[in-house]
Amino acid sequence: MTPRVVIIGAGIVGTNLADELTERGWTEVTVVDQGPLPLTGGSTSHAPGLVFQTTGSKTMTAFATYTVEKLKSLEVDGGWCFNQVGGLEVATTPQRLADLHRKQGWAISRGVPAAVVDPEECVRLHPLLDRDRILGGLHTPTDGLAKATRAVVALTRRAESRGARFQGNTQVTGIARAGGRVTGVETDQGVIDADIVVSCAGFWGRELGTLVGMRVPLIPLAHQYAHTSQVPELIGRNGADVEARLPILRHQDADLYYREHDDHLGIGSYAHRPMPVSISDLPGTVDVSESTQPSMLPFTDSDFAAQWEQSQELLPALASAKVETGFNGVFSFTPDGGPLIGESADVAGFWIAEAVWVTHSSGVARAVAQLLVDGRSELDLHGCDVHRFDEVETADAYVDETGQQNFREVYDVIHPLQPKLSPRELRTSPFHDRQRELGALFLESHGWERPHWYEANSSLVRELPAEWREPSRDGWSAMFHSPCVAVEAWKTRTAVAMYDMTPLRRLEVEGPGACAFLDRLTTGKMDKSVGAVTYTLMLDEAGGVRSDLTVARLATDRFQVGVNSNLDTRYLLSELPGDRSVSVRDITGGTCCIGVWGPRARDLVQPLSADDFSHEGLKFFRATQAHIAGIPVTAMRLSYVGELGWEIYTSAEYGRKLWDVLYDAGRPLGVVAAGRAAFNSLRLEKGYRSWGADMSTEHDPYSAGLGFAVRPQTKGKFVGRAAVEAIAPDAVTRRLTCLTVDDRRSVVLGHEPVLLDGEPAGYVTSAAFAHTLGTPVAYAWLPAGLEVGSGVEIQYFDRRIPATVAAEPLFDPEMSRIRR
Ligand code: FAD
Ligand code: THG
Repeated sequence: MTPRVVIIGAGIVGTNLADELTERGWTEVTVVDQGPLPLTGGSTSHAPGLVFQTTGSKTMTAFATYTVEKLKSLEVDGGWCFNQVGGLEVATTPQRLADLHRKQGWAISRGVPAAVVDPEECVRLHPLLDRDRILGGLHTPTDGLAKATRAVVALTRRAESRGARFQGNTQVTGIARAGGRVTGVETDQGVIDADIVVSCAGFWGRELGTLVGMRVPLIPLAHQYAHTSQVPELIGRNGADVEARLPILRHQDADLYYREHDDHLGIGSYAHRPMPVSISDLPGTVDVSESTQPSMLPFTDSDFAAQWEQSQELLPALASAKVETGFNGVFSFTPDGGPLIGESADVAGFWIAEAVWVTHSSGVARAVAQLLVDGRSELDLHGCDVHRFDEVETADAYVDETGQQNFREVYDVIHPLQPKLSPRELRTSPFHDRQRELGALFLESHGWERPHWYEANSSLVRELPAEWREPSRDGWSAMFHSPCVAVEAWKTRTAVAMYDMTPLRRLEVEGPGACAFLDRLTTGKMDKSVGAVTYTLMLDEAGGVRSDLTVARLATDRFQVGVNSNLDTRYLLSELPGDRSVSVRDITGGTCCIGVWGPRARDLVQPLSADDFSHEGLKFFRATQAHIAGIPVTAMRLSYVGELGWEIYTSAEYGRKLWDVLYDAGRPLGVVAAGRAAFNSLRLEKGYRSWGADMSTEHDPYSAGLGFAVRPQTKGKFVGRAAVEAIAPDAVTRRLTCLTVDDRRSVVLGHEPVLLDGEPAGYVTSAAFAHTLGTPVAYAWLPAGLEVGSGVEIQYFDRRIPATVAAEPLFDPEMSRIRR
């Protein structure tokens, strides 16, 4: 017997999930929907179904590519579910054209064919375009139209043929549970028993989450979709069954997109003001039809006036047409634009798969089915996991504001470093005022303000020795950059610098079972002496890298664990033994941390303390409780930038004093405050990986160059042990590979494709200008077996930048900087 699964919602996500589960032999599946079947009245019931596969996220592209393949294989009574007309995104500004080149790079590095084409080719592909208004376009031949309402029928039939049941006109009103687990769903038609419930309720997700006390960070927004009257140029081309032959079209400089509906055009607009929707204001689900749906609000003409003019300019054939009908359709937005996948932290067996476009629906459903059936997904889900957000990011006010901001920015050209505009200053470290005084440029992460560099260091730019001066950058890589970064790197390597490490999440893991608990979940030996710090990995059962951590044993039964994201916190909490022998507490907010690093770090710290900060007194990767200028601190001797020094932690109330004491004492030694830009550059020189960017659950430790942290010989059972023991470290097929840029000046930023013999062979994960070495550096996933010295090319916009495989780490492989 397989588990009984109830899926809430028979839209494109719920039906895809029923299909994926039943395909895997989980046939005890019931899909319920408050609306009638198959046209339920949800977002799927009106979706125009444009599928543009390429975004900045590799996982989202993979979801979309799978949706295309799957829907192409489906039909209903001879009618298509996917019409592969191709996709065309046109540029009317130079910035957009450049961005399309960037996007073309994302596409080809993920196996999606795409080409930037000239205006003539755009017009050949889409003859309604005005040649004189466009500078070029991105053509993706495998994009196209999903017939979502028909796919729902095809998926329903197939799932039913394997035993799934579908029940419309059934509203879920509660989630039955016992002992912290779901036992069924309560509906207006009675209770349906279940071992697992998956809410695929689309923009109703927040309401469904409330039924189990789960915060689902999405906001329903309305979005305009208009139908034109007949367009003379389209008459007789398509027919009602084919619907479209021209590529789907995006005019992102005006926040607009287009598709054919036989001889009419459909126009979607993100150009209007955000229109938040309250569920209680929506029409009901009683009389659902093509034109009456709870997800459809009346078209507001005035919001479309300018967009109609812009459409007529881009597509002159519309001159003789008019807007015939339209609606304001409702769907979900989230704080970062990603979907929401995962299980409730409090009610086991309650899962969600929401804020998902038609474009990604089959891919998301496959991932959820894999999570449920196999316990893991083949794709990295960290950007999709509902638990990627910190608590503050799930507050209604935060979600409403950031969701609306994402609506505005849907088609904007966004620099990878561009911080959100609001809300800001939500989380500030105790050093914030000092950082402002030093002219910090703050970027934002999970609500934290993080200095990227300090304008105060500009006075030192002219003191930079010639070999530390950075070549000038192109406009894109120069954004959010400053010559101060070179100063901060230089001072870290030659004097001493202070880094605010407060936003780095830390957990206190405590109790008689703490050591065994951590030992079971990590790859390293945890039962070391008090004061030991261990760099270690958490793996999943298949040996994929869940995270990399530092674990400091501060007392026999108390550990401080430095983690990467809220996903780590969630995972540790979810694995706690039932006997209460261990507790896990996030202590980030009540504490703060300064990284004091550089060859003069000891000269700065030792005179301020009676405790022993000598090499022998506090060795590399050891921690101690100490006092600095009378302030109680925990000092850990480790350094992500690869220099002598310590992470110095204290509780928040002492933070500013600690900063002042260190900064003042450091003056004669040339101390600077240094930010994330230098930090990132220096850690890449040292070869230190950043989880989520460089590696994820898609990668095993050996491929990622982290085999040294896997120590099965020192311990017993741990999660992932069998899987990693089955890997021959020298036989991996791909490797995280260090590259240096041959011209020593062309900086790339990450996510660029890497070409081998002119063909896409991988992609850049992280990159920076390596100030110590005077060359840009990049890490990239590439075929294993590339010799050091092999030549590759990094595609940066429309350029190919020659680069060379380098031995790593580039800086201080002997660790002479740190161990002294
Ligand atoms: P839905 O289709 O909304 O399904 C959720 C279901 O849950 C509904 O049927 C609802 O009745 C049911 N439900 C909710 N609460 C309950 C309850 N308490 N009990 C029982 N059942 C319940 N995406 C694209 O990829 N390409 C596009 O071109 C595109 N264009 C769009 C244009 C417009 C105008 C809009 C508004 C959206 C567009 N989207 C597009 C987005 C896309 O439509 C949605 O993201 C997608 O359809 C969501 O599918 P779903 O299955 O998650 O949600
Ligand atoms: N500080 C603390 N915790 C952290 C990080 C941190 N946790 C998350 C993340 N950053 C972990 N990443 C690293 C990566 C490398 C190192 C430390 C944290 C590091 N590595 C040595 C090396 O590879 O040479 C360790 C070698 C060893 O195992 O002894 O220092 O920044 N607190």
